[in-house]
Amino acid sequence: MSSKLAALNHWVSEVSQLTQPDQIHWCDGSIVERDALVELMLERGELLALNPETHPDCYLHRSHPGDVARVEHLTFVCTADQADAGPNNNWMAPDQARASMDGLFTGCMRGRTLYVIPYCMGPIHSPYARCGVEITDSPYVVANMRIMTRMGADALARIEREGRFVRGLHSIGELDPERRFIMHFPEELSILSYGSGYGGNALLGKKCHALRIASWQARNEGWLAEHMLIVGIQNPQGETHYVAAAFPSACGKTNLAMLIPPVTHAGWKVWTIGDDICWLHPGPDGRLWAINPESGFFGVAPGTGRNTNPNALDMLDRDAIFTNVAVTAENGPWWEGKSDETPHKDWQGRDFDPGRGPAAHPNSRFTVSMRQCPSFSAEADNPAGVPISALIFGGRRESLVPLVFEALDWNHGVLVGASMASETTAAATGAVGVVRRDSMAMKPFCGYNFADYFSHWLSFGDRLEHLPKIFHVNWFRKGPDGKFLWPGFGDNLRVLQWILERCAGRAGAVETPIGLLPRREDLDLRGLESLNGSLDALLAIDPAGWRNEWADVGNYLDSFGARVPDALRAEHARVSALVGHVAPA
Ligand code: SAT
Ligand code: MN
Repeated sequence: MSSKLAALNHWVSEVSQLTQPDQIHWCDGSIVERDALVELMLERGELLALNPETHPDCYLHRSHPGDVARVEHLTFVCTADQADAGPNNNWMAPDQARASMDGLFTGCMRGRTLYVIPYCMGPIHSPYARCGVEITDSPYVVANMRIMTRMGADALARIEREGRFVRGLHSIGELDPERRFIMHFPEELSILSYGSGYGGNALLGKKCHALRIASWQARNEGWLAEHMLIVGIQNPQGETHYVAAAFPSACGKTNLAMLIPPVTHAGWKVWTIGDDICWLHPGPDGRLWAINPESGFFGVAPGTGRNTNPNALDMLDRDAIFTNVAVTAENGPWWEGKSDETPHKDWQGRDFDPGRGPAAHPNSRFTVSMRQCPSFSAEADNPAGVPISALIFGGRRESLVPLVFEALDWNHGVLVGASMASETTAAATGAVGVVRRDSMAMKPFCGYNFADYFSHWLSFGDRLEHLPKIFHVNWFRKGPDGKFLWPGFGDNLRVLQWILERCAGRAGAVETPIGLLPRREDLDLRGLESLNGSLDALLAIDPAGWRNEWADVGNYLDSFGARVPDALRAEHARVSALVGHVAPA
C-alpha cells in the first residue's frame, strides 16, 4: 500500500531505506488489524492475555525493567537558535541531532516490520484537530496509538486532503538507556525517538506531538496546547460548565477527570472530556474553547481503586492494555490500592515478594478508550469543542499553598500558573518527592522558551473578549502528623463547586495577599464535619512562607533572562510587595 500524498510516500521510503525493515505495514486502524497485532505480540511474548472470563480482551505488557518512565534528561528540543528552546529544555543543534539520530536509526529495523500510523489528534472533523504520522517498529506502540488517537483510514484521508502532518519516527532500538533519545524539531514539525518503548517516549501522538510540537504550532497560530484535563460539571439545575485543569504527571488528573460527587451532592454529575491534554482555541464568540486531542487514557494504575476512582475501575475490566502491573493468582491485573487480593506475580513476572517493593511498578499504566469510561461525555467528539469557564492550576505541595484561591485577573493568573511547583513523581525517572517549579505543569512538555510561552499566555488577555477565571488548587496539604488535611477525590467537587459559583458571581471570597480565598461559609461542606480544625490550616496564609515563595519565584523568573515579559515581572513585583517582600527591580 501507499498513500495518495507524494510527500508521505517519499518520507516512508526514505525512512525504510535508512532503517531497512523486512516489511512495511500501513495501519488502517481496523479491528482485524488490531487482532492480528495482538496475536503476533502474544506469540512473541510481548503481550500476555489476562483472564478472559473476568477481563476479556485485556492484555499485560511487561516492559524492559529499565524502560518504565519518561526520560527528561534524554529529551531534546532542537531549534536553530538555542534561545528559542529556552533554559527549560535540553537543546542540541538540529544538524548534529539529526546526524546522531541517523546513526542510531541506520539498519535498526532489520528483521522487523515498519508500521506507518496515520493519526488525528482531536475529533476527526474538527478545525482544531491536527494530524500526524508515526513510523514505528513496535506493535505495542501501534496497539496503544490505536486507543489513544483517532488512527487509521480516516486520519490518512484527512492528511491527504490537507497535505500537512507532523512526522514522528520511532524505533525501540535495543532498549539500551545509553542509546536512547527523544528529539523534537518544532521548526520542521518532526520528532525522532529511539531506544524506548515507554508511553510518553514512544506514543509520539501524546506528549511529543500534542504538547511539545503542538505548543510551538499553537504559539504561531494563536492557541494553547496544555497539559490539562477537561471536565464538564453538571449542577442540580441541569447546567453543565466546563473547566480545564493543569497538574503535573501522576498528581490525580485522571481521578479528577472521572470524579464521582460525594453522597451529599445529589443531582451533581461530572462528565469526562479528557484526562491529560487540552488544546484551547479562542472561539468565534470570544470565549476559550477546548478539545481533547486524545481518544483514550494512559493512566497511572496504582492508587486507582473503588474509593478513589470507581469510574476508572469500571472501564478496566475489558478491552484494555496494562503495562507493568502485577497479576493475581486468577490472572487478573493488580496494583497497590486496587483491591484486597494478594498479588501473585509482580510487574517483572517474579513471584511476589514484598521485600522487593511494590508488586506493580509505581508508574504502571492502563491504556483504554475514553468511550469505555462511564462518565464519558459525547461532547468529547464535538468538533467545536467545549467552552471553558475556568482554568485551574494545581501542584502537589505538602505545605504553604492553600486548598484553593482565585487569581485577581488574567495577568495574576498567568503568574500563578508560571509559579506552579510540585513534588516530583514516578512518571519521570529521577528522584521522587522533590519540589520543583513546573510552570503550567508544562516543564517537561513546552516545546519552546518558557519566557516566550509566558508572553503567549499573557497575550490572551487581549485576544479573548470573555476570559475564563483562573484558580489554583492543592489537594496535597499535610498536617504535622504527615497525613493529608483534605480528603480529596470525590470531595474535590466541593472546590469545583465554589469555583463555578465564583464564575457565576454567586459565591463569596476574601481578598488576601495571594488572591481570593473562600471562607468556611463559602464552601459547601455538608457531610464533611470531620474536617473541623484542618479547614483553618487549609485556608491559612503564612506571610513569611509566601515571602520566601515569591523570592524563589523571582529567582526562577531570572533564570529565563531578558525574554521574561515585563508584565509578568510587574505582576511578580506587585504580589511580592503584598506579602512584604521587595522584589529587586
Ligand atoms: O508518559 S506519559 O507522558 O505519556 C504520561 C505522563 O507522564 O503524564
Ligand atoms: Mn500527563
